[in-house]
Order: sequence, then C-alpha cells, then structure tokens
Amino acid sequence: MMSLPKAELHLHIEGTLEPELAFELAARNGVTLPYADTEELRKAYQFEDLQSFLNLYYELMAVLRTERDFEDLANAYLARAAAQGVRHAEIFFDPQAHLARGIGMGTVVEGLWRALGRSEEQHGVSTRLILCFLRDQSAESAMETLEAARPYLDRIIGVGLDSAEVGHPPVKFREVYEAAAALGLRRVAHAGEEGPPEYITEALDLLGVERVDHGLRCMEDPALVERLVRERIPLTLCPLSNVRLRAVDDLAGHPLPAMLDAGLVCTVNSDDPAYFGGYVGDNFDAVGKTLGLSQERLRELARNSFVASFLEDDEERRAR
Ligand code: ES4
Ligand code: ZN
Repeated sequence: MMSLPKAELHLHIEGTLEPELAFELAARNGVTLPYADTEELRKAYQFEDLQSFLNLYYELMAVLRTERDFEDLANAYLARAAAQGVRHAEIFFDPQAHLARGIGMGTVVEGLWRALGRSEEQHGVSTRLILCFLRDQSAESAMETLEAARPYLDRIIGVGLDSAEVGHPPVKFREVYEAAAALGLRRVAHAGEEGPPEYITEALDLLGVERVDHGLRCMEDPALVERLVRERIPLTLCPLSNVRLRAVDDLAGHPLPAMLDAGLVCTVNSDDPAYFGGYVGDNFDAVGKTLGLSQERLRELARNSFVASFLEDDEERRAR
C-alpha cells in the first residue's frame, strides 16, 4: 500500500525527528543530549502512555534551533512521505514548545517553509501548515501564540490542539478558537485519544472543529458515533501511535474495522512516525495485514484522506 496515493492529515513535524538527525543537529548546534548514541536513544522509545512519550518528544526538541534545522527536519519528512505514496500533507507544528526555548515564531515558520515551499516541485507533495496550541499550557499562552503567528498567517491554514489531553478539555480554548475562526483559520483538535468522548463533543460544539484528531474513544458513545457519521466529521486515526501509547492493547484489537463498518469517515496517519515505528504507508500496511482490511477498504481510507483534507476540489482531483 506504499504506492497508493494518499494525504497525511495527522502528522507532528517535531515527531518526525529521527535519532540520526537528532544527533546530527545536536552536534551542529553544540547541544548535548543525555544519550550516548542513536542506539541508546532508541531504547528510550518504550512508552507507557501519552505523557511518557511527550516527555521525550519535548526533550529532543532542544536540538532544533535554526531555520536550517526546521528546513532539514521538514525536508527529511517530505522525502520519506513521498516514498510512501503521500501526495499531500497537512503538517502540525508546536510553536509554544519552541517559543519557550527562545526560538522565535519566524525561525520556525520560515524554516519549515524553506522545505514546504519547494515540496511540490522536489517531492511531488503539496503541503499545508496547522499551528497547534499545547492544551497543557494556559489559554492566555495560546492566545499570545496566535498573536505571534499573525505575520505568518498566509502560510498557516488552520489551528489544532495537542499535548496532554486529560484534564485539559476543549472548553479551555473556546476564545482562542473563536479568534482563530475570525482570522479565517480552519479548526481541528485532538480529542478522544486518552480523553473521554465528551471532549469530542466539546471540540465540535465549542471549538467548531471540522475534523477530529484521533477521536478513537467515540466508540464508547453510540449516539456520538451516529452524529459523527451523520455530519460526516472525519477522524484522523493513527493506529501505530495508539499501540505505542497504549490507547489500544494491541493492533489486532484496534477498532478501525468497527469504525469503518459504523460508517465513520476514517483516515489513517502516522502522528509521530520517528517515535511510533512507522510512516503512513507503514500504518496502511500494518492495518491491512493485522486487521485483515480488504484492498477496497484500504482504497476507501486513501480516498477519505483527500476528501477530509483542506484542499479545494480542483487541487484534490490533481493530488489523487
Ligand atoms: C502527540 Cl500522539 C500525540 N497526542 C497529543 N499530542 C501530541 N503531540 C505530539 N504527538
Ligand atoms: Zn497527534
């Protein structure tokens, strides 16, 4: 399923930082990592839950310092994505994690843009950027971040919400999502990864999201499933992420087949591929093999990824 044309809609660019590149950037920037080498670092990729992953994810960001670093990061992702059949990528980034380290919004966006701006030509992958707010930081900090992004909004299609979910319900970010909507930004949010189904409902009703990232736990609430089907709200699922962060016991027990049978608009994505053992084609292969999905089902997932994207109809036709 590597060659099947697909769009990737749930991808954290900081989560594409492979150990080799992390060490290369550390050396280039004079940053010391608390791991001897890539092998020792890889051994730290055993996660208990979302938070244990986030701790390492934020720690390794220390190596990302210059525009060139962000460019190299994005370029490496786009090359790997292209090799797995990705034709279009809507890419999350976490500016607050960089602003907190003294790295400006301009460094992050301009750096990513150096790679994204030539991606269609170089890799055959069209791109969009989605700015994510860290939900475990304050609503005020999110509003300041949106303000800091104002000069770059021509390069940002929408906003998202990520990081530690439980205890940080969508309602906390109602005002900043209203402000984002007033600026013409599209809206998505992580909900129902570790958090309860109520967070999915809140993200729809209070934040006005058009897509739900993960949304896995909707399956606990049949009325919510019915609503998501009726309103054709796409879910951006990340099967290998769910296994590694223990949102499911194992891949064989992943609810994706039941979700497709229920009529949900599901897409398959990689989330943080450097950490979770696979890029998006690997996720397709894994669900195809382990969940026994038919070719028709896999094609449906790929088709959904374009329908659920923020591409205009004519761009969508050209991409798939
Ligand atoms: C994330 Cl898997 C996941 N969930 C929530 N926030 C995140 N940030 C990066 N990866
Ligand atoms: Zn995610």
